[in-house]
Amino acid sequence: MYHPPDYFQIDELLTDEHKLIRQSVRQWVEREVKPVIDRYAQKHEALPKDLMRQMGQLGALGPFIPEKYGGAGLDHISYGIIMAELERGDSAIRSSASVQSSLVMYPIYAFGSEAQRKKYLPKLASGEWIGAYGLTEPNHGSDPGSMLSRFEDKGDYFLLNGAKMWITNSPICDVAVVWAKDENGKVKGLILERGMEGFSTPEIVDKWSLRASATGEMVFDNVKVPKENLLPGIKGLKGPLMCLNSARYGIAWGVLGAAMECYDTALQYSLQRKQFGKPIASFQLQQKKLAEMLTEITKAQLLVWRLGVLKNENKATPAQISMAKRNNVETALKIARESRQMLGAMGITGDFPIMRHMMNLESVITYEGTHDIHLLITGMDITGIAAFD
Ligand code: TGC
Ligand code: FAD
Repeated sequence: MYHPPDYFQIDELLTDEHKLIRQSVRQWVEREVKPVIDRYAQKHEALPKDLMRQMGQLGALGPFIPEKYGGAGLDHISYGIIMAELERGDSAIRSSASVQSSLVMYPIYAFGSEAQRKKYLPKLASGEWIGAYGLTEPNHGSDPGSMLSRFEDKGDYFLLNGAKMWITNSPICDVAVVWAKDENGKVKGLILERGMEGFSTPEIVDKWSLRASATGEMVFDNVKVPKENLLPGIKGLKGPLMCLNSARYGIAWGVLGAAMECYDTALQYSLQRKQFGKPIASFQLQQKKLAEMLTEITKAQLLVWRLGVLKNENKATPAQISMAKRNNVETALKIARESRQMLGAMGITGDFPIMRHMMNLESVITYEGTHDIHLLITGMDITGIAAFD
């Protein structure tokens, strides 16, 4: 069984329940994801839907949602641990779990009516239904407040028009939380279901990143949305941004899984691979890489552990989450690049997971707010001046 680096004994800060959750998700990833992931990624094919049901059985979908709605009722550190174990397998499987948990179940739980919670949450928690989240548009990515998708009140229903772009799981989704403006220009959330007339989800093909994940568009061509599908508890851009806080938090943890997998692969390889009659791990330049990787992993682990404590106490700020997402994704990407070099030519093959993680992380550093945007959020928090407007 794999043992991740724990240089500063952070395990001592975890509960027995946290460790049990980690073990069960880790075993599942070893058994169900790792043996097949390279094949799906090489073929550019989305992972089978059945894995969502299996994640549902594990309690990995909406882990922080109360049990009465089908969730696991766990704390936020548990959610983070689950994301890290999933992303050790692949960012695609973590993406599915984070979209389902933070971007679909969270808004339905936090802003939905009781009827909406009862209708959607149990089926999303079990993985029977797959969710997607539509915020980004073809011409509005970092600036979602300028979105063009609109709905009009037609008396018996809302009429929705517009389009979303780069949407994880849209081609395979059963349910979608979609953000659009009402006649007064206020951003509101609507729940769409597959089969609604005028709602289509074409797939985006030929990606070099997240190849085992289905990414697509959402097109709304005069979709008649029942009035009971409006999320009643929120209006304004802060609604979709509150969902992003939860997902970005999960990513800050998740990418550590990819980073640790790359580090561990490079460490094992360097101990076995001999050049000039010695293991390459005996050369100072390779030790420098390993030592710096472990230092950065340790710093990132401490950052998310503290963030998890703050989140459990409902004290984590959006700016703290931005800092952690930005730092940890960059850390993971640098570690993937360094560890790939340590494997020489073998590093570019599918025999090892590093190149796949490296390419995935190029998406992760862009989605849920780009690296630049998170820096500007920190800048605004320090100075009180928004540099992005
Ligand atoms: P701004 O005027 O600053 O804010 C509008 C309102 O929102 C409030 N707010 C927040 N509330 C909660 N959490 C946050 N993180 C918040 N950030 C801002 C703010 O207080 C204000 O409230 P009020 O009451 O005054 O109206 O908005 P802005 O238009 O200037 O934009 C700010 C900016 C650039 C930081 C923001 O729009 C942003 O974060 N842009 C990045 C977009 C992004 O992250 N998109 C992600 C799409 S989803 C995705 O990528 C899923 S990938 C899934 C996967 O596969 O894992
Ligand atoms: P742009 O906003 O056009 O940015 C282009 C460049 O300009 C970036 O480098 C950016 O940092 C920079 N830039 C922009 N504004 C500023 C500024 N003010 N100051 C300085 N630099 C700036 N979205 C969803 O809604 N749901 C999903 O499920 C989803 N899944 C995704 C899955 C994948 C695989 C990918 C790649 C993206 C996904 N996204 C999703 C979209 C993602 O959130 C956006 O790509 C991201 O927010 C950036 O938007 P953009 O691509 O339009 O880039």
